[in-house]
Amino acid sequence: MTKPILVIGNKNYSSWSMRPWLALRHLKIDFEEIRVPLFTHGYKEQLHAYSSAGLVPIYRDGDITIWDSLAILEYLAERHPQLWPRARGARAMARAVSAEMHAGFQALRARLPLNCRARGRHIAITDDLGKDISRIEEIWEQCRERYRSGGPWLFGGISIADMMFAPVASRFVTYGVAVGDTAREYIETVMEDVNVALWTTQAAAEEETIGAYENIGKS
Ligand SMILES: N[C@@H](CCC(=O)N[C@@H](CS)C(=O)NCC(=O)O)C(=O)O
Repeated sequence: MTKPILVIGNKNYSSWSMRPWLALRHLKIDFEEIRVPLFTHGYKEQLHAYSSAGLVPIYRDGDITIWDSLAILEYLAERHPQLWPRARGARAMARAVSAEMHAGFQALRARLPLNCRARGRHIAITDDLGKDISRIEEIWEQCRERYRSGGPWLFGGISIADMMFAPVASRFVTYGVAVGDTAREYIETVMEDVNVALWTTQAAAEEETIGAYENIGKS
């Protein structure tokens, strides 16, 4: 049997790629990783060879191709239901916060691009960005308050919701976003996770740079 393939962008910059990669690693699925550095010569053609959407991540499992991060996570969860919390109420909430992350937080995405290896970047917190940051903290606090007894993740044990928010934790570290104790603790949990740590190390070893992202927050 051929291995499933995950096509990803630069580990340093591609937040959507990071999410299903974390799930595959967490599940210990043997997959082939194809890394296509974004915005380099010919990258779109390379992506179009896997999916007409031309965006990463793309997951190919036999004759099934999935070209969206959350859809890939849902596909994996069909075979590995432990990716969602077991209790129905927790599972519903985990799906809601994951969908909220997938669809929203435009200011955060535009103003704080993922830059795993960068530290000490600072940006002005405008109203729209401040609202996104507060809402993320609110989600984290609500989840941690309800599910603290089950473990250190949003719903106790690790779930897709944590994979959806992992790149946000990384951004908060890169840009030194000031957060409360609960968020700080949660960010530590995420950053210390063995797979997040591996992704971050591999991101730091990449040589490509994307100028538009590197210029953000440099003093
Ligand atoms: N909603 C999609 C978004 C995918 C996406 O925007 N990927 C970005 C990288 S993180 C990309 O492929 N950018 C390359 C480009 O815009 O050409 C998902 O969740 O997978």
